[in-house]
Amino acid sequence: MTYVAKGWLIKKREHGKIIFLDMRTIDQPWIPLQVVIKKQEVDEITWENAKKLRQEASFIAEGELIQNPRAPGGRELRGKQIIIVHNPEEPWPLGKKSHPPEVLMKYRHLSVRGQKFIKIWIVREKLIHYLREWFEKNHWHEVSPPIFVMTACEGGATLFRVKWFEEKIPVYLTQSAQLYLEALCFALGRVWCLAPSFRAEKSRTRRHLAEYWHLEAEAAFFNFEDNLRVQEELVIYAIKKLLNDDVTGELIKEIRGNVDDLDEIKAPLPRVTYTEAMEILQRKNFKIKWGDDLGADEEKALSEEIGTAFFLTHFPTEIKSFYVKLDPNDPRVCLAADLIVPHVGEIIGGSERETDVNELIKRIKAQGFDPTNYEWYLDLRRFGSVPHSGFGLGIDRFLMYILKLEHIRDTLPFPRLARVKYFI
Ligand code: NSS
Repeated sequence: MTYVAKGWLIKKREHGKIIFLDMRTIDQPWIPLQVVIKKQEVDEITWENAKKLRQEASFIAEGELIQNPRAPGGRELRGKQIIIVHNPEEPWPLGKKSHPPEVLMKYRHLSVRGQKFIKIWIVREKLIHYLREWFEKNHWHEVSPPIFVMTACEGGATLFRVKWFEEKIPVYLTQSAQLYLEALCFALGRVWCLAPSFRAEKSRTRRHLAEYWHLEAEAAFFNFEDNLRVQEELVIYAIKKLLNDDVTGELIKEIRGNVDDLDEIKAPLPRVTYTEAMEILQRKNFKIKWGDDLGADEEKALSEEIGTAFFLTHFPTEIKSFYVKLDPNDPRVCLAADLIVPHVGEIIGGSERETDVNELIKRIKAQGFDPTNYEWYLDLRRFGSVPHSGFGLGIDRFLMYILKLEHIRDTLPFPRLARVKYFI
């Protein structure tokens, strides 16, 4: 079959009268295409062109596509013609050897073409595709929330202030679309969105970004347990679809190695209350008392003990945001749950929402905010309020878990990390 491949040179090997070109093609960028050029079989221009190609040169190769089990992807192109589109004058700045993360960040605009990164971008794309597919199949409505906001959702400490024209009004980048989804779920019933969220987290950790992709969902007539069921169904659906997909199934194995733990995950996921978690941690000699928030180390110890993804539920009300509903059976705790996974920790935060206006006003004040800024949000409880629940899934953290990546910066092409002085 005659085939025209368009792409870039990954690597060239010259063996006398044969040249092998490993090409990244626009059709299947995740599998290098081996192009074989034999001196006797091509004209002089093509032979000279093949010899001239430098790393990341762009070119078009035409020839016969044949099966070759020893070539990557099981196929190779017996090249008949090579047309150079652009041959770089300078050597590829990233060379052939591996580089430290700072160098890779400075050259991110180029390192996004690396073979490992391309595989990650493909899995990321498909992950979002399957998550969206779940919502479509289950008749949830996709909505578009704002990014500029005037109210905090997750406490004031991590808000990014922005200059709003010449005004001195407080405008911020959104931490979460939740409050808007609450308004919209009373319009449409079940809503979801995928949008960036922004957190001015000062700490530099392997799982914090200043800008991350947040998948959020909110549903009317939904209680705490309904909410957990949707989360586990959604997360497990996306994992199974990725593993069963011909392309991503292979890519995940290549990047992560063993996938048994992903394969075995099934609903219902274990539910562990905060109080039970405290007992586990105290048994493991953590210096922690009831009421303390849990950090990465605590989450890691818990997931090692439980051995699979699980929901951590019923947190003390004080450590969660103002909107969570109090547990009617024990008002010291609230109807909030985090989904904790091995290797990463929390990937989802969700809850049933408080519907009592006075309780909300009290809690908004207790968190240091002015309830008058939340009048619109309180109105949602004044006009046709119903029990409702929702959650937020960090796409980047979810991908970190699926691919077992060491650092969240490698889950997306242009990561925004705290305290970095320069980014492209
Ligand atoms: O703060 S959350 O736990 N919850 C919310 O924002 C709710 N308002 C969501 C909702 O109910 N609609 O954040 C949710 C998830 C969390 O579990 C992480 O997976 C992710 O968002 N997240 C982050 N990912 C990367 N970097 C940072 N800094 C970050 N912060 C949260």
